[in-house]
Amino acid sequence: MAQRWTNDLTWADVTPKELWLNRRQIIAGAGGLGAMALARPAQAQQEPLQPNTLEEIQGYNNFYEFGYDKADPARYAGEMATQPWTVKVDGLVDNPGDYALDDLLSGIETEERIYRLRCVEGWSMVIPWNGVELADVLAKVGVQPAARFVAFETVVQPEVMPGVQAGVLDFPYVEGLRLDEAMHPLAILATGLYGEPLANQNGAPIRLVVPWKYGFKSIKSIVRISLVEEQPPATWNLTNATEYGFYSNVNPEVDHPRWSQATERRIGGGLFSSRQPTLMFNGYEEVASLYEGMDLTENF
Ligand SMILES: Nc1nc2c(c(=O)[nH]1)N[C@H]1C(S)=C(S)[C@@H](COP(=O)(O)O)O[C@H]1N2
Ligand SMILES: [Mo]
Repeated sequence: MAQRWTNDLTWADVTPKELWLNRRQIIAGAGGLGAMALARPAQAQQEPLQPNTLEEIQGYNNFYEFGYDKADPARYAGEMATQPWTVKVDGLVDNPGDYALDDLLSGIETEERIYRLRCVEGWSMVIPWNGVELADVLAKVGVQPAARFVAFETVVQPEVMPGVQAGVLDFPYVEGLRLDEAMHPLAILATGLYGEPLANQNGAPIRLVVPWKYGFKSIKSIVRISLVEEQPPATWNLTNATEYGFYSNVNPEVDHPRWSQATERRIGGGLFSSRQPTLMFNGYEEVASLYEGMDLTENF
């Protein structure tokens, strides 16, 4: 399953990795608009395309288990224990069990996927993930015909999680996908980014990435995957169902009750920082057929 997808950005589309890893230093050194313009290829609908820096991706996070400030995860998540890591797979599967992470992923090819991440709050990043297709993991555990949804659950380690201690949400954080969404080749389980293992604040050692949905669907630090018949609970939907739907597909036409979703602020834009138009399905239009016949305003 190594296909490339129309909207899967590649390193060939963007400036070499080394440049962006050190973007600030290079920009500081080059000191000219000319050099920056060269480093920023044009794109039809949305720009810039280049991945965010590691510093940005690891420094501006939502991981409410560690608090709600964007800097809290980087401050506190280092204390989370991620080894050994066991993922419980249960429900309507042929091969349920408590899988050591390596066993769950063994034999499945790790790929790089450069995806846009659009948070429901109105900001976005571009992140070069490393991971496996969720469909390959589901094939390995053997999904039974009665299964219609996949449910996910995040680890809870209260002693090192200030947000859990403070009860900022009901934990464990839970999320879910319809089975056909989960089987779509764009949906991945990420284990790294920029070729390095995930930092804890990004959801180490394994997290979901569903690039056409608002970021909160991409649940971090997964310890349980369940195949179920009924639509499973999802944390933000449980917290406020009028503001956060189960589907939560990125949709510039359906505003959040308290703000517009028509545009987004790309993190780290620096001198060129400007609001970008938000794209339907975050630009991943190949998923549209999953929602044929559905009213996406009602099923937001
Ligand atoms: N367990 C858990 N997963 C989570 C969250 C969270 O608070 N807890 N926040 C979500 C939100 S709102 C976003 S935007 C993304 C952010 O991922 P990143 O910090 O790796 O960019 O993670 C999602 N996954
Ligand atoms: Mo988010």
